Amino acid sequence: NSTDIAEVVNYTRATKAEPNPAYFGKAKGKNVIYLHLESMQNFIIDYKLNGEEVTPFLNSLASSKDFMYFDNFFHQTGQGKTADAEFLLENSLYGLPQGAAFTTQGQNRYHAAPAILGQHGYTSAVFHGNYKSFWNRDKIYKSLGFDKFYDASYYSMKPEDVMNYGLKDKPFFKESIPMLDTLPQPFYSKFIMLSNHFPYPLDEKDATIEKHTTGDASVDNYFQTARYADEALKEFFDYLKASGLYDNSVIIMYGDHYGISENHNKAMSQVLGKEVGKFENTQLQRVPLLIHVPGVKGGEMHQYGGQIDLMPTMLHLLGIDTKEYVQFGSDLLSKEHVEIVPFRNGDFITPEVTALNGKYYDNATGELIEKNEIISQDQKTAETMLRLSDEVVNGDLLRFYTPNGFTPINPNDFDYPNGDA
Ligand code: GP9
Ligand code: MN
Repeated sequence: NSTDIAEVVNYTRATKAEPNPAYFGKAKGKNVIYLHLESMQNFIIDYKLNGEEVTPFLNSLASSKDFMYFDNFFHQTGQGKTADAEFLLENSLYGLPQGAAFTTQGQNRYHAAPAILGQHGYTSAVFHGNYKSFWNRDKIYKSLGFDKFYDASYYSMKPEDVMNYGLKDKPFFKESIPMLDTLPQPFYSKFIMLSNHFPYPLDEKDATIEKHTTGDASVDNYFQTARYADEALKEFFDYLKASGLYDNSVIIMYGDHYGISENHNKAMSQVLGKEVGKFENTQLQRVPLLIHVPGVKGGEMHQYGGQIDLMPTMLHLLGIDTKEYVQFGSDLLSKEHVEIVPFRNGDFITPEVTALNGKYYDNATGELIEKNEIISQDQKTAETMLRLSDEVVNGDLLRFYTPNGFTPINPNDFDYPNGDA
């Protein structure tokens, strides 16, 4: 096994994208606030329903100079959905082809973001309005090194505030604030939202926009819950600004996975006013990524990337080198960023080509094209990354490797007592 990890380390060292000096360390010592935008897909940004914006707040951030807005950013999740998104961004490792690594590999050794940052003076915390055992979070968060986990037991969970999987986003953020205020700074935090979750039910009184009219209920409802989530985010930002945290924190907002599956291509054709087949459905796997770095000018960013790339991007912004770490992503802001985005099933997308199950589409036209030398190489890269990542995760290979400057953590040092709200 130690030979296997050597192969992996050689590969990730050799392919590491150098940090970009224009961004490296620009957020040194700042807090990190991750906002996990449940089921938010990128098509919703600037989408108008009956002439009305669905997510006016997110739209305003996407066009603001305070945020970098990445419009070619893809989710890379599989069956683990939310848990896969978390796994990707805390480790820069891929989720598994079947099942959820969160559930089956919760006891593995990891070199995860909370553990690394814990060794740079950060306190880490997750906020989520569902109970802690869901997705095995209470176990794997210990292996990742999260100091605190504020689960549903810390929130009021009044029946009128609960919908679908848990606490509605507005009371969630409101009740999170006093707990956030107790964290020593700098902190590394993640807020996992819930209200925009399949099949998108919403109390009538919370609806501030009409449903869509495709006749496909979950698609139609999606617009209302996306609007509700957008309003909840705006309320939280009002607090972040008023408290000064906005000027003192890197804020990273990302869509975790699709909300509308390919079973709804027909309704999505109506939503988008164009035929949605295999090619267009892949384009719909874009999720919004918005990054605020105090003092750094934002704007639209068009590089191709995926959730695997978030961890090195974030660490480099904080001025933490990633050379020694086994990470399969590459810093989105690096000049050497790799624009091959593998999906969990082995398909992939690049700025030019969408590769689906042995068929290749020209992104500019959506037409089928012949496989060429570049496509073959990119395919090999995508396959190699997925294969090596799977070896690491299935074989628990990080047991056999300790990056320079990192001390392995002991999961037993972490404990998540119930709140008594
Ligand atoms: C559950 C929530 C939703 O706690 O994070 O998970 P999902 O169904 O999206 O994977
Ligand atoms: Mn989710």
